[in-house]
Order: sequence, then structure tokens, then C-alpha cells
Amino acid sequence: MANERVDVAAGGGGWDNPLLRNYALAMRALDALPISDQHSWKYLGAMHGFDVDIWTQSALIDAGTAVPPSLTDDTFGDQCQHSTWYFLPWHRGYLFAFEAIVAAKVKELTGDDWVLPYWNYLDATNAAARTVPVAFTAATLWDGTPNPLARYPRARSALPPVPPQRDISLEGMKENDFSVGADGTLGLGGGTTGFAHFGEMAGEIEANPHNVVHGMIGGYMGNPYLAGLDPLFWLHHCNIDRLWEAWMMTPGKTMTHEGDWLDGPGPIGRTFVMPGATPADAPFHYTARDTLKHGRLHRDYDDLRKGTGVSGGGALIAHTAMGAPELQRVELLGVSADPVHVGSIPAAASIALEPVAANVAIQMMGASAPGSTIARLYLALESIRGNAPYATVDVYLNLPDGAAPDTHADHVAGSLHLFGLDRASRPDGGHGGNGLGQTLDITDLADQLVKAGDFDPAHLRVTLVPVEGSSETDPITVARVSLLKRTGTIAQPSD
Ligand SMILES: [Cu+2]
Repeated sequence: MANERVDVAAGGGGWDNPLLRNYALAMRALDALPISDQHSWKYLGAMHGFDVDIWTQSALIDAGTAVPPSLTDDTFGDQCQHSTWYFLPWHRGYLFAFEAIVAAKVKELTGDDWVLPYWNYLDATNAAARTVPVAFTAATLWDGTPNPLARYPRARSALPPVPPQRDISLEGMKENDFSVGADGTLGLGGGTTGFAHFGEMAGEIEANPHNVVHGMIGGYMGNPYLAGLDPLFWLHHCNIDRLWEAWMMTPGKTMTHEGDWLDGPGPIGRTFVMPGATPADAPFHYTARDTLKHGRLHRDYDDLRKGTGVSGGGALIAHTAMGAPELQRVELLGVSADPVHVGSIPAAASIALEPVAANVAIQMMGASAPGSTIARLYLALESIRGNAPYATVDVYLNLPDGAAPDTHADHVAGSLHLFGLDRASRPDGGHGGNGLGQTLDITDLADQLVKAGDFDPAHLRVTLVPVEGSSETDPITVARVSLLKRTGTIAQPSD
């Protein structure tokens, strides 16, 4: 048997699929173990996110439960690396450990081999791609006993229809670089931590489709403290991991070679750590480097094309190549003067621009000749704080005064998908209370606004429209909204 990870749809989404039958049997066994056991289902979920209060409120533990110190001492527990450039490698190691643990349990229970399947929700060739496989929603197993895969609550059993800016997409796969700019603010992989000027930033795949799927399924999936308990979480993350792999294996995409990433997370001597496959196996430590091809934690997929944006010829949807990431520049064109508070109605921010610089940037956006300088424009929304585990905000540019946002789809810049907003906003949380950050590529929209005469080079107006996760009494605060210009040089065809 090939040891590749496979599309869950290939074997069917129900109990005919032996991977799902065995997943249910293993999960039932692991979920019967107490959280004090490092191989219990709850311990595995708590490695992603853990909070005594939230877990107690959710009746996952009670006052008498012995919580292992390793879940609260920043070694094994509450480790998910969201909004950093370790998001992809940390989760890859997490999937590796989880798959080995479940496979060992399956082997013990049935003698079968097991691989973690992925949920290919962006597969345009599968009409049922957006529906949660039925094995996760059925009330019972094939023998009439309760279905463990449906034990933890979800808000929805399919990805619902929504306006395009709020929907899952492969737009992020167009990005050619993992990390760009001195502070790594732009790129596929997420912002490097520690640079003072920008808050922490989600990478493009993390923002969408990763966050969007978490929010659309909702329930435990919509809360990073609880998401790892939903067995569907692992099939979702397996697909995110596959998208990263598809991206890395495509010519024209540049993975980072920076030592801080390869040997990260740092500081020196700090590694990620996961439990071994069985209680007899020692925990293993790893760095981001170990997750790359030929690394100890690398796993293969049966297919890197379906639902990834990679076409039959091997070319991935891509933006114009802008040259080596270390030669590209990211500059600030303007920043909002005051924080924006988003309650129950749209809130606007104003960014003053220097007109000559703005016009130069606009002209460089359209460059196409090899050797010429090309620009892309981004809106960076930084230090976003709020109290909901998940929130969504639509972002519009240069809406006319008094205009209803939903009648101006031609002004939509995108949406903020804020998974773990409460967690990132807590001063005692792993993010130090810095909040979340997200960038939106507004190059195409800026081009349309210029052509429509709706772009004023002295002034950019940004309107934030609440969709979910905020109210008048519990608003979302965006500390800064900035306009960034990224420049590079269009490669010569022979490069
Ligand atoms: Cu996730």
C-alpha cells in the first residue's frame, strides 16, 4: 500500500471508506482516555489550544480533573502558531504526530494501515466538495452505536454560500514568495515575529482558506482553544498542509531559506515538541527545517493538483514574478491616524497619502516589460483586537459618502477572517495581546478604482463593515490601517 495521504472523497465520505471507519474506532478509543494521558484525544486537542476556564465551561474537564502540567507550562499545550511564519511548519509536525498516534491505535485495534485523509473542499471537479463528509455528521456508526466523529459540536455541516470576498479561495496561492520585506509582513507564510513596526501577520493561506473554513464550520472549529477536538479539524489541516506542499513543489515559488525560519522557532535551543506514536515512544523535537521535503516529518500526498490551483501543465496560478524576495522592497505609503472601532455599523478610516508617491506606485502597478520595476499595493490591518473567538469584517475602499456597502461590490477589497481573535487579544495569551494582523492585496482593486476615477492620490478611505463577532458594546478595534507598496523587478525570460 502506498503510504501517501489521500483525498477523503476518493474512498467515499461514509462508512464504506475504511479510513473513516478506522478513524472512528481509533478516536473512540483515544477519547475514552483521561486528559492526563498524553495520547488521549483531549490531550492531542489541547496541544493546539488549551484554557482551563474555557474547557471547564465546555464541560471537557471539571474542577476535579488532574490537568497535566505540560499543558500549561508552554511545552506541549496551547502551542498553535497562528499569525506567524511558523504556522505551516508547526501544524505539519502536529499532523505528523497525530497521524502516527491514530495509525498506531488503528493497527492495535484492527491490524490495518492508516493514513490521514484530507478534505478537498476547493476541488471544482467534485460537486459535493463543500459538504462535510457524512461520516462526520451521521448519528451512529455502521453498527448503530454513537458516532464519535460527530461528538463535538459544529455550527454547520457544509461550507455555506457567501459573497465572493468572504468565500474560500485559492487567491493566496498566486503569491510567489513565502516571506517578503525586512519584516516579512507580506507573503504566503506569515509575518516574522519580533519586528516592532508591524503587528503579527497571518500568511495568505492561513487567512484563506484556513481561517475561513474554521469560521464557516463554527462550533468547536470556530475556536482555536477547542478546534483540535473536532476530528474534522485534522482533515482540514491536512488540506492546508497539502496546499503548502503544492505551492512549494511549483516552479516559480520561492520558499524561505532564512536560518531563523529553518532552525526556528527559537530562541536558540527552543524546538517544537510532540508526543511519540505510542506511550513507548519518546516525544520528538523538531524545527521548521525538519518538515520540508527530505526532512523527518515530511509526508507525501496522492495529488497536488486537484483543488490547489495547480493546472494540468504544472503551472500554478501566479502573480507576475517580482524577482528574488530579498531584493524586493516593502514601503509604507500612508497610515491611518487613529484606531478604528468596529461595532454593529460600518466604520471608516482615512489614510493620508503623498500624491506624487501614490501616483508613482499606481503607474508601476501596470508594468509588464522584463527588467522594469513592478509594484503591488497592500492594505495592512494591524493589532486587531476583540473578544469573539471568530470574527469577520468586510473591507471596502473609497466608498462614496453615505453609500450602502452591499450595493458597491466594485469597491470590495476583501474580508478579514479573524480566527482566534479573543486568544490573540488576551495579554496573558501566547501572542502577548498584540492582536491579529492581516494584509489584503488591493492591486487589482486600485487599478479598477483608478480607471473608474475613484482614486484620489492624496487620500484613501477604508470602510470596515462588521459581519460577525462584534457589537456596539463589544467592538473590534483595529489599531492601524496602512497602505504598503511592494516593489520588485520583473524577471527576464532567460532568468
Ligand atoms: Cu486551523
